[in-house]
Amino acid sequence: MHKLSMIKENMDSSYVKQFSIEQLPEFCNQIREKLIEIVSRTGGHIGVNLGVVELTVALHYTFDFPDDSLFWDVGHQIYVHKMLTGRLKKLETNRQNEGSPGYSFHKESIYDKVTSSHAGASLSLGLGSAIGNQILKNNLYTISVIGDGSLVEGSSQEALNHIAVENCKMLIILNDNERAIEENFGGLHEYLKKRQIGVEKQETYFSSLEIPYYGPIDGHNVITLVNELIRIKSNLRKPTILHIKTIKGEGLENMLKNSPVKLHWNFKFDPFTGEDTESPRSTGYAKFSGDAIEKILLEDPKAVLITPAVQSSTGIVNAFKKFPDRCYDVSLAEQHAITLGAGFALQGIKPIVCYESTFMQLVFDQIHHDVCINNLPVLIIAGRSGHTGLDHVTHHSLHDLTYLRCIPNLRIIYPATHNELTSVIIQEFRNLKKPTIILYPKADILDDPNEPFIIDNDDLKKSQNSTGLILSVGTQNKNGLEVKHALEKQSIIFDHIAVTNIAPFSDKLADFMTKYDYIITMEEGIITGGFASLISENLIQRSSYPKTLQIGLPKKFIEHGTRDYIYQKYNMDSNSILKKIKEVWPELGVI
Ligand SMILES: Cc1ncc(C[n+]2csc(CCOP(=O)(O)OP(=O)(O)O)c2C)c(N)n1
Repeated sequence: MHKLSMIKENMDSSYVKQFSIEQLPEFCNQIREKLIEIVSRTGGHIGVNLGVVELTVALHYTFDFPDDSLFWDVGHQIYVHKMLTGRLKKLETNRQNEGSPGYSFHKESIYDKVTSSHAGASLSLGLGSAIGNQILKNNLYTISVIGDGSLVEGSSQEALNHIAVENCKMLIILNDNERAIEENFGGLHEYLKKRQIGVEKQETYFSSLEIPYYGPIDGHNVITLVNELIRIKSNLRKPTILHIKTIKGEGLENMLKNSPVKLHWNFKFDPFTGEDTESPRSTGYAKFSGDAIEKILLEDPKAVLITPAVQSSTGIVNAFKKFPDRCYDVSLAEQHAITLGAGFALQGIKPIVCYESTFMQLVFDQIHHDVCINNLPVLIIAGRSGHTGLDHVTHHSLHDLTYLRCIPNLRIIYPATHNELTSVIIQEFRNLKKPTIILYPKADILDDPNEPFIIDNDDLKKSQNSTGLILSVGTQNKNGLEVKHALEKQSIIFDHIAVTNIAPFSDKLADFMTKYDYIITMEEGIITGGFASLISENLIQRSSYPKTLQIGLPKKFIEHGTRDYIYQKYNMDSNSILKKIKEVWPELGVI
């Protein structure tokens, strides 16, 4: 018999409330099916969202959003919430140019209080909102949903310290699936693992702070969830924790269980077999970084590897498997990760710390204060520097050069190709004497260029009749070469250099730049304070200052989109650059 569809295009909180509590399990089944159907076509955080189907329905059933406030930590588990807040159709455009980002996005809906994707904010946001309601005498509720991984964040622990002494209407849902992306790690993880449903084990962690605690309960039993939420809501006077146990990938876990990453995030997939129907166009740079790191760990018994919960995106899953005794995935603890490295370095141990660049933004002071002031030999490798394509506006790492290159003692290297990335990592590690950071992009690796880049380490020669010089960095190197060739076709000769040494910047290159009348800088980052500024600072200290054109991103929050889309939108593709040259330097005669 054909099931009656309970799913409607414009569902909102009030729609969910029409059902009797007995109807909710069937509603959840249908939501789960719809979720799988949509995300199999779009790709995205399928496993994470399958884990919160019942929770999301129960929250919308019990509370009155958007008057009540709901904060999802990270914001990657928000697909069902999108479905229940009038965005079913929008979810179909997940991860597309001009489509819906796969995260919480305040511009998309009043139900999303904030735009987010970095872990560790939901408790502080929730507390601020709840105390705010108290000050304004609003009889409203605030709910923060946080995973067991994100609870490890320093900021979450800072918030708990404060939450313990407030008396406001805040409910914290601890969504415990025992995983960050990989299995979660550390004392808190071991503690939560011992607290299983039905196991008699007294709660002490939160209770010791006198934060009321309930649970753990089954996060996939929607009726239990609703009853518990109604009970807590009716008597909520102090920030309170409800601990729920959920399973990442619930409903598809058999298909996804062979891969922690697939349980977290998936390309497009076959909804029946779970097989990927989309794959990345190339391995990406992370694999080359990971291979180099494995070689180092094999070669040097004093080498250790650290990461804050981003093994897969930084290409080091195999290194962790092969060298478990010298690899530390410290969970979502970005600040600890780098300072742990500093501690190792003090002992003569040689640390490599791998970050996803966007999350390294949390660590400015640790890099500055703990590593660089002490001038410690720590090798940081940060992947996904620059624009991260279809990831959310919050995920791009467009300020790397701006905030890193002002730190004294820090060497910064941005290798020009994937092969160079491997050799630079190995070489820098062997000669490690100072804080050093190596950046690489989230991009398809360059096909072996027919023509190797001239890099700043090479013997630099000005070509005959050249008037201009193109200086590029990272993903813009290929584009730089394209612009050079396009100009060449019009008999306008520009040389091109792929700059790899950001700090210290080569004096030889700085002197060499002054031989030209025109300089074009190209970067996939926000121009302010970045690569263009670096070149200008070096030029201004010299006697002649060529005319300069700066290609890069404006100082604004840049949306998600494929690299081609973003380059065209922000006039960073080679055609737009030629147009710009024609406009600003008409004397060159570009047609
Ligand atoms: C500050 C920060 N570090 C790392 C990440 C990458 N990341 C996204 S989700 C995730 C796992 C989070 O685990 P948990 O909080 O338990 O939520 P779950 O995915 O299990 O629902 C990680 C490491 C991030 N988004 N933010």
